[in-house]
Amino acid sequence: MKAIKNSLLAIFLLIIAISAFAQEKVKTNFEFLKLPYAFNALEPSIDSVTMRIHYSKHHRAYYDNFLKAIAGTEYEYQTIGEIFNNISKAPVAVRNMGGGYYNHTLFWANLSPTPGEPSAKLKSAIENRFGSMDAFKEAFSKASSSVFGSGWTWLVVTPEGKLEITSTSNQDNPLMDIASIKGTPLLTIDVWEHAYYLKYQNKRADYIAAFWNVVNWTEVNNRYEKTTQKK
Ligand code: MN3
Repeated sequence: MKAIKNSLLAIFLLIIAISAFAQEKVKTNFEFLKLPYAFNALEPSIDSVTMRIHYSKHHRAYYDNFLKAIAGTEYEYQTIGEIFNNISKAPVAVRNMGGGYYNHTLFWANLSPTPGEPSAKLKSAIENRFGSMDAFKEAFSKASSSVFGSGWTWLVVTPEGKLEITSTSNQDNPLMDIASIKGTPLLTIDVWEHAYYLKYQNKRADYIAAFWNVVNWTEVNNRYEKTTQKK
């Protein structure tokens, strides 16, 4: 009888130990992803000097400063989505650096030297919403050339499942609780001057026109597929 009691006690203590271990908070692994192509891969649309500086200096600085901004805080244990969901309550460094880190990660992935094409499903969703593929590109280009100062333009799927074009200032994005139009990003363009100035100088419109030559539609299709599957 005593042996049974002891082994029950041992099991009980083991369960407590396991659940304590399970509750121990695990830090999120925020990764600085490798650029999925060479710096010169997007030539002539985006030049290699711009790519090198943009990725290794600008993006890297956002990433490093984001990690510094969240060090020793609750944010180290949250996903990037959780952080953005409550960004209005976060210090400004977390908002700017976290946005800069995430937005660029998305931007590199939505560019490619082998652009592919929109899937039939995405194409028909774009046509339903904007009239035609060309009308969509025109509206997106217009929105990105109209961003005053530094920012980003996005194609998103709203929580209602609608496609929308929206722009954000600085390093804000549509996942943030402060965004005027919220949604899951499918496609984005960086219209900060550092993204195009070396090659295009003040001609942002030329950079935007060239952007369409290197859009990674395969990636955009995948994001659309994932987003619509969640619903
Ligand atoms: Mn940038």
